[in-house]
Amino acid sequence: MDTLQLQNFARDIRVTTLEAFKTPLFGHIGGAMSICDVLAVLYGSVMNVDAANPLLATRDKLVLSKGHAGPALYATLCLKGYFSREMLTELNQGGGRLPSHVDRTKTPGVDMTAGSLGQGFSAACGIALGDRISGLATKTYCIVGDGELDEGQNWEAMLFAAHYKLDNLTLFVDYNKRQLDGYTDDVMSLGDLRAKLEAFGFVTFNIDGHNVKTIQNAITRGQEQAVKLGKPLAVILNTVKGKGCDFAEATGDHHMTFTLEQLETTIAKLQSEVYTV
Ligand SMILES: Cc1ncc(C[n+]2csc(CCOP(=O)(O)OP(=O)(O)O)c2C)c(N)n1
Repeated sequence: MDTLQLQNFARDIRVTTLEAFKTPLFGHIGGAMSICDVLAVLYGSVMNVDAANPLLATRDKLVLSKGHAGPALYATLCLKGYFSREMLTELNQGGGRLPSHVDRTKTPGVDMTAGSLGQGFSAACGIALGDRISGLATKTYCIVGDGELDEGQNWEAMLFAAHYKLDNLTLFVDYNKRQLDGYTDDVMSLGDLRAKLEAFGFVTFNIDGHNVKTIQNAITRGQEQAVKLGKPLAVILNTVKGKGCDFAEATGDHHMTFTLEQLETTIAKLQSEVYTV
């Protein structure tokens, strides 16, 4: 996809995420909306995946470690043809295939179960190392939240990624500056995150997480450097919690209830946006 197509894809992911929320009328809308642009780039341009073969060993893999943002991944997978639009009504429904936190046993296209924060990057390291040992030329991607980095297991996994020179692994930090109960800087500051990731042995980019072209360039250039240096890649995505959804952006709430009217007004606003490159 070119830049304009990616912008439109990101908008469609946002709209489809909001459509899915029409059934439960509650959920983690802020954390879902902040990752729509990186999902658009990954599934629109970067990842080698096939909706008709979601378990193909040679596919690239994504671990959505901040598993509560599942609705945005479900919207992406739905738009890519992994499942029907009707299935979106199963979001957050007991016994449904779209649980509030991602589950690889329930949803076609979901590569890893997540929700207990802090564990996903370890799983991504294992997938990347396993694929390399199996001789597969795949890439593994992982999205963690900034609040999620409070969990020490992430930092153990970072040591592992650098030690094993996992140049087939990309870590995205969705740095929306907020977590469940406040600002990340107030709860547990990450300090100079870029310097930390570099010190841990990552090729590191610190970018606007809502600019699809910038994200795509960071992945392309970053992966080139990572392979050359035998290092994993980290991309800090500076984002806004709730991006594109005014009522979620306004409060920054982590989990919220909303009305059908609020969703419809936001969808109409997003659909009226015209992008130029
Ligand atoms: C181990 C663990 N502790 C606590 C929670 C509850 N919890 C869910 S989301 C969240 C905040 C996460 O913040 P962040 O990673 O910044 O997510 P975002 O703001 O991007 O939604 C917390 C504490 C959890 N899911 N797992």
